[in-house]
Amino acid sequence: MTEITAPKSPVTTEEFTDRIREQLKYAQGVTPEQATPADVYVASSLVVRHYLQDAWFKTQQDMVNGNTKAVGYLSAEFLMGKQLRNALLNAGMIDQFDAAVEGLGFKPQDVIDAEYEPALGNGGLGRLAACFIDSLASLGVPAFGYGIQYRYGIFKQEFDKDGKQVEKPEYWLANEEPWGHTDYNRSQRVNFGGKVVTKADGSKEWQPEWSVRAVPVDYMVPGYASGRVNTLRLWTAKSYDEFDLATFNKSDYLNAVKPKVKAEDISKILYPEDSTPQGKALRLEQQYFFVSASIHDAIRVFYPGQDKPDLTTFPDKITFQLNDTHPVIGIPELMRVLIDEYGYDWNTAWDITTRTFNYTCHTLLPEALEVWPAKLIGELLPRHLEIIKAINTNFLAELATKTRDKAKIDRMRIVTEGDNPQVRMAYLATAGGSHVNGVAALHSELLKDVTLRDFSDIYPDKFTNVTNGVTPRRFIRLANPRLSALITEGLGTDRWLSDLELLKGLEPLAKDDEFVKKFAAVKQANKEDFAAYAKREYGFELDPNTMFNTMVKRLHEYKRQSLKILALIAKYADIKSGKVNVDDVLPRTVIFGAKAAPGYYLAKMTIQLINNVARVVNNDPDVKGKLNVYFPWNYNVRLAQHLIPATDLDEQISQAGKEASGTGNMKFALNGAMTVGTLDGANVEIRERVGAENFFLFGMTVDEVDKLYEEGYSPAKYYEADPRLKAAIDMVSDGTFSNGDRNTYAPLVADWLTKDWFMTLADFTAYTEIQSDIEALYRQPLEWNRKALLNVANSGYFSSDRSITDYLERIWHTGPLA
Ligand code: BZD
Repeated sequence: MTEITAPKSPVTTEEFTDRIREQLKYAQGVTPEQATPADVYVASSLVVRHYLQDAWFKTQQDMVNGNTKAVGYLSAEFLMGKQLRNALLNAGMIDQFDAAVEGLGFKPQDVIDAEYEPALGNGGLGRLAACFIDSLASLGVPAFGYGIQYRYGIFKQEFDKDGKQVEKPEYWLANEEPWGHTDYNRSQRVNFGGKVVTKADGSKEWQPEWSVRAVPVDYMVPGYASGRVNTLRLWTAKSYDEFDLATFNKSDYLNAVKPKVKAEDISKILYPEDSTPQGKALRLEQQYFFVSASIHDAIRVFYPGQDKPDLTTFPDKITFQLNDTHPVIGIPELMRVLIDEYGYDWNTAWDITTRTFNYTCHTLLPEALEVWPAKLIGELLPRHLEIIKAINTNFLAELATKTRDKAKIDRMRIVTEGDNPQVRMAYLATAGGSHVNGVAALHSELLKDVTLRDFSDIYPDKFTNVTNGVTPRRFIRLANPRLSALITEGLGTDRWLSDLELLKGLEPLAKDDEFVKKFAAVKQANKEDFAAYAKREYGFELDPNTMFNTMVKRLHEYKRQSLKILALIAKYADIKSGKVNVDDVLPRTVIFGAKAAPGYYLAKMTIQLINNVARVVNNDPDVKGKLNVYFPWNYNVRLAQHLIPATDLDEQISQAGKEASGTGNMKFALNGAMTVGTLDGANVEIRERVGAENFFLFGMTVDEVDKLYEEGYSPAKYYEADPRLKAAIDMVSDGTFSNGDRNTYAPLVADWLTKDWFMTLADFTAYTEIQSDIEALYRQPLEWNRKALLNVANSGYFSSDRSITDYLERIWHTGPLA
């Protein structure tokens, strides 16, 4: 007998149908006959909200009235993906929904697809935040996600006729949005600019120049089978001055709305940069905007109606996790609130503040650590600059009591010296919080040993690791219903959805050929589904009888999409030159998905190259359909959910020491793909768990990379040494992929041959060599699938429920509501 622990539906199909009809009538104003799938989507969403409402109330009440410390996850990004099906799953209403909408004459998938995906994040960091709030709610831990409701999410990616990336605005809020509840009654004022004056009693007063109204938009975050519903509170900026009537009366409309436009610009657009933050005033405005509103909100929530609350208890009410440095301005903000608004002395305020905040670092690239010019902070937030300087002074004094190493103390300054002093946000976060963590074991080690070395020397206890994880609800159960059913069958229970380590129970089944064949059939069916999806959405013709080999992630040099495309070109060159017989080539379909930051020249050129390789290779009769390259545009959560379950081989080929963790790697392993990867980020832990024999490892280690940098890296040497690499690069230069034009990719080629900062060329030979192992195994389907199944069985550790449990134990020191 199979044990079913999935939540029980609070409704019957008939009730669900009646409720949808009711919402169609009263909310949408249409009859079921007039309704479109989009109407049914809105109506169904309102119905689900209705059934979650009591649990939402109760969770909030229990949180405020109880003694369990809450978590405030402060993040500039929450890449949520579509909401409806996830809410249905967590509320136990999937079957009733499917039956109800079918009864009304609609296809459930059309209704699900009618939802416009909120793309309020760039990539891994934003999606991690979404997985984490799902896990917090599923574990029953009281929590807020705090962020920004951007009007425009990450840009919509298109490709022009030359294969170049074109960015289009992502105006997701132009569509009806039934999930967010805009709560005008709970807005917060956020101030900017102006000056600081010293009052007669010596205290400071910030006299700001302008302010905006931060209005919360609340989203339910339903837990899976926990009966709990947490809140994602995203702030939107509204103007206090709708418009200036005097100007308007002079018919100068544009100038009349200026104050409104300036204020509302703050939450208008998500910055599309990943890994290279730009020092822009608007970005700092955004950061301060959501953090200030969130801190005041937490005080309002936890000390309701109190004028003079005892904020020394604040760290017992809520712990704030800083998702990278973007919300770090919260540290001086809480200091300011405590000192200026509530009258605490410095030391008390500092004690409260440092006990409230913790910081997660998501990078190792030095250029990705945010640094703000003190001048800019001073103009926008003059009181905060004073506080930051005071924190810096006190911190240096404290360091002097801990070490005599003056050079070290100097390196650790939060505010640098010189004509144009800078504020290092990662240092401020480390000094101003209780814990600092990296996002995978290797990353946390490198953080301690390299990036924040001086800090970990002096404050070793502050540093810890929490390896990332992903939610099995969205990324297995929703994305891969076939595999989910097979797992439940294999384990005899569906409890794995809340306890993913149970997947270990599949391990013995890897010896059972019949089970492995069922597993293979799931993958095959998923590939056929994806081929149909790619045809429908993109017009691509994918052959599901080829190996599906996927590389999806942001386009960045360190991630090395170049390595993948160069290896592919080398294969193509082998076929063209007759070096390999095309009939011997293992048929492969290579699928890329990636957005490049709009200002990232080489990344955009790489996209153009991939698109043109696809054009040439897919249309070359000499290839006989053995090599296929597809680049579905606008990679997003929806596409991920379709593509990951259909993938045979996943690429995680960053230069060792550069990918902090990766989370795609976890999603693929959990969906039964094999990984080809370097010893980087969480790959290291995935390989440890699934077994070295079930992972295609290649390339230099961190130590080898460091050594090569030290010796002086010369990429041209590798170009000369490997004829296949030479042939591939020459093919990029000779116009094969640019209609004969030899200049198109010249900057990319020049970079490879003279700089190649991430050592693509040095790892090329190893990467092409491992391909024969991959292909040999793929030619034995049963063995391939056995190993892929072992990947699933041994990846339960990579659930975000486990990550959150680690945060609870190591950092937050709280737990589920009673
Ligand atoms: O965070 C990513 C890392 O590159 C991944 O290795 C890691 O798995 C995830 C989650 O920890 N970092 C980002 O996604 N960073 C950003 O998106 C970002 C956004 C704005 C500014 C700077 C970085």
